[in-house]
Amino acid sequence: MFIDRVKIHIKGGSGGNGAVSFYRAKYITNGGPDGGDGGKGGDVIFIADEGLNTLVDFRYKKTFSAQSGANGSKRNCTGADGESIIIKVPVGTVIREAASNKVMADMVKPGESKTIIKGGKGGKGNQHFATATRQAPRYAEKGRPSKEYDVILELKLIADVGLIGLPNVGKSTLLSMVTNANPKIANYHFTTLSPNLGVVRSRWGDDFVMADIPGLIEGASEGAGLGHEFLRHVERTKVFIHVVDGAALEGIDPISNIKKINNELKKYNQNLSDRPMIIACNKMDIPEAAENYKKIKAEYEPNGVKVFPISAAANTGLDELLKAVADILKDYPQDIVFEEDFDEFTEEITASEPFRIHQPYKGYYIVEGTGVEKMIGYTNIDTEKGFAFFQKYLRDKGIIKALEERGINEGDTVKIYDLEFEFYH
Ligand SMILES: Nc1nc2c(ncn2[C@@H]2O[C@H](COP(=O)(O)OP(=O)(O)OP(=O)(O)O)[C@@H](O)[C@H]2O)c(=O)[nH]1
Ligand SMILES: [Mg+2]
Repeated sequence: MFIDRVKIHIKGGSGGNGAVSFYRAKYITNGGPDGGDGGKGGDVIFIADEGLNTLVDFRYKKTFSAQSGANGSKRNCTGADGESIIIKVPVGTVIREAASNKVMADMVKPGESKTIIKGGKGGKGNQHFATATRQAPRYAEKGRPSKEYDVILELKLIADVGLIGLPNVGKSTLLSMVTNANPKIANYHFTTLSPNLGVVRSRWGDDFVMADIPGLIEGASEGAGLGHEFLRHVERTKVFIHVVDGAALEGIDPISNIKKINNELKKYNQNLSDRPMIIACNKMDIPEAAENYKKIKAEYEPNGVKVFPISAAANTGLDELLKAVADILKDYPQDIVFEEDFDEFTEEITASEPFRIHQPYKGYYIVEGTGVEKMIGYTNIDTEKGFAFFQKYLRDKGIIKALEERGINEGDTVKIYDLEFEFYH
């Protein structure tokens, strides 16, 4: 079964907690802190696998979680890192975050891997919190949580040329004549039920890949027929060959048919109607086709759209058509890739991050939270300006107020990750 769009849930592993523990041995009392660090949580990694052609594997399995890091333990034992989860997808899969519909990655290179979620950091064990005056810290950091998202996986085939047109006009016949592909061909509508790809061995430049999709009908962009489901597979194609039944065997004026299909393309995605298009007036072996060919040419060539008379079945006119395609492709050497616009980093900073305050001892306060941690990473606190900026951040986020509510006094110590300072108003 051809499945090319699924929604799944992915979750990174959280970090393990740091341990609170003190060295113990015979004859030794009051041993120093020896609580180990928690392990790092596993990542969520996607790999573009050339062996896959559809997203059918995701039909039943919808949740993918990486392992959490193990907690630290006594005797400075660091917890094991959680195992990452690797999710294989077909080449050409676009990964979007479901809520924002933003692109997290476009898996276009065979074998490429992308880390979409990083596992949470492990917490530090109490051994890191000893100071000259506090030799028995009863505090250890918690492991950091990771992230989880609903994501949409959407397969968009990688092809240079897309064959579009109504059902039964000869798209698959054309593909079978000019490429190595062997699509099903028959005299009824919707013979093709899933896209077919073939490689054209070009005599006019680089080889190129051609995609044949199921026939489009009026209303396709709103879901009529099968076309809607498959239009996503021509979103990367650089050129369209619009195949028309020149013999109008089904009795409908070919020009109005062309307009209908163009309209559906435009409604599906405005960008598609700006792509270069060539019209292939097919079935020229049937005498009635000559008249229609003339009409189509008169209508479209003045607008710069080339019209080629062909017979896919009798193999006439195909070279001229392919050469014209090859010439256009020379101007489009780059593949069409969907830009990543999901920016986890900015989202985190702008969201009002919750923070936590611990008070392991009197006069000693620990502030934690992803927002403050990032802020420290940003700011050079050693400079006066940097420190002032950081103080303002603490004030604006309500952290100073929260410390005051906890009863902080002047001269007490505040520890924020690697930074430790005395509190003054
Ligand atoms: N006379 C003639 N018949 C053709 C030609 N090309 C295709 N046909 C016939 O037209 C019918 C439809 O051909 P297909 O290639 O299956 O058409 P399609 O556009 O892929 O159709 P769908 O997959 O249903 O959208 C078949 O009976 C073909 O044999 C041609 O050049 N001349
Ligand atoms: Mg077909």
